[in-house]
Amino acid sequence: MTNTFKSPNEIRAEFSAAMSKMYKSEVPAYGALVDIVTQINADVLTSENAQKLNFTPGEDTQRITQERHGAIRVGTAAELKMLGRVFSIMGMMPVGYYDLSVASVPVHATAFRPIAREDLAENPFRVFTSLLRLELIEDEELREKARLTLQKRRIFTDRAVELTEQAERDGGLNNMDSHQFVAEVLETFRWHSKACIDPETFEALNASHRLIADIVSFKGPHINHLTPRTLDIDAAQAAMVAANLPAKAIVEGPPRRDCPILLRQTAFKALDEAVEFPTDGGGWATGHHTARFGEIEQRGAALTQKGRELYDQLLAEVRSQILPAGDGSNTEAYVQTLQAVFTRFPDTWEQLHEQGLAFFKYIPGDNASVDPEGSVEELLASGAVLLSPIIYEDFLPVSAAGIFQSNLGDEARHDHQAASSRTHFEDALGKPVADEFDLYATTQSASLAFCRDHLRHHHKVA
Ligand code: OOG
Ligand code: NI
Repeated sequence: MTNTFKSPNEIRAEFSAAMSKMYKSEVPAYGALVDIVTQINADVLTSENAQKLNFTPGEDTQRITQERHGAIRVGTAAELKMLGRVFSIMGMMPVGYYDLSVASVPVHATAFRPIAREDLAENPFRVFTSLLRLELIEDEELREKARLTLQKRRIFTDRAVELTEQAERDGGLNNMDSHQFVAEVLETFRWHSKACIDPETFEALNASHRLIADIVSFKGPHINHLTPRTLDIDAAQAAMVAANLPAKAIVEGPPRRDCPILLRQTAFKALDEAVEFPTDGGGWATGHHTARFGEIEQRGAALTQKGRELYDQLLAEVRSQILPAGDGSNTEAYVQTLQAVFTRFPDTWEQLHEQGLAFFKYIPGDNASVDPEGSVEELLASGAVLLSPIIYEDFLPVSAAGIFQSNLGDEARHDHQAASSRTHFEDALGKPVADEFDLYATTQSASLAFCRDHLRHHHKVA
């Protein structure tokens, strides 16, 4: 009898649900956030605005209720490599390279996520995963201490490692093993209120960079936030404030538009949590740490290289005029500047398509009396083909830096200028990271080929 394996999509969906359940019990405000977003999404989907979003029917809307991303930070190449193997069993592949040193954060990162549209539609769970760049700790003694601390810890249970090896060997996991795999892997992301370093070392690491202390001081890479996807982030932000959640002052990313692009994000600030630190005398000393928060995001169309360059250029222009203050004192002025500068970014789907600024999925329309080999413009003009924006599935380094910063406090802006290295990251991971632009371009061209094929079969001479 052949073994029947659970599909990676099913394992990922189960893992994502288990993670969400754990985080709700660890950080109750996250549960409140999920409720807010669920309500707002239901409202948007039954309103006229749903039409404007131009979603691909079935593909884009089904997944929304279960859609979220998480973020973790690991300390060593070995930890990253093992995570890559674990995520691969859940159908999550490394996509994109993010250099956070440009924002004075001493990590570089990738996003583990499903790649194919069908897999994203089934469950789009993704995890933004950062690797500490230990070499950015300036004090040599402290760096060595951090290195030794990280070297000693084991972030995966023995059973998680066994099941990973088994899945790799056999090509999958059966029903029972997959449940156990999910439960064992979840342990890696659990919060530990007992630190594994003494209070003095914690303070020294904190002084070097708050994020370094967060990564090095604990037994594992606790999930530091989970982010449900909202269809109206301004409404969600207002609801967060109304619910007394400590919302971040500004929404990161592009301004509110008719045609949403890329990613807009906001968060509630990290909770101040009591932590027990082991002391020399064998006792425990109570201290504090802020690590875990909640975030929401609104996703829009993926941009082409050209679109992304325009976005980056406009955002840089905004930021050269005004930097959002952490305390919210200039929020209104910031939003005004953002809106004003971004009027130069076209805001109809047709313009975004014509000017090659965003990626689209082509969908067969009603008119089949058109030459299947005609130009894209002809196919669109005749209604033989319709446009649906391809949702951006990735992240934005400047926004990510803003999220990091909001939880570290403005005072934590250090100057880590060391050059990043994608190659170093891929060496640590043990495999290359996919290029997100290639993935979107492939989806777009495959959808056009599908439409032409469809027309060839249904072509009627008028
Ligand atoms: C990751 C921050 C990046 C996002 O949504 O851009 C991120 C972190 O704080 O570890 O999750
Ligand atoms: Ni996030």
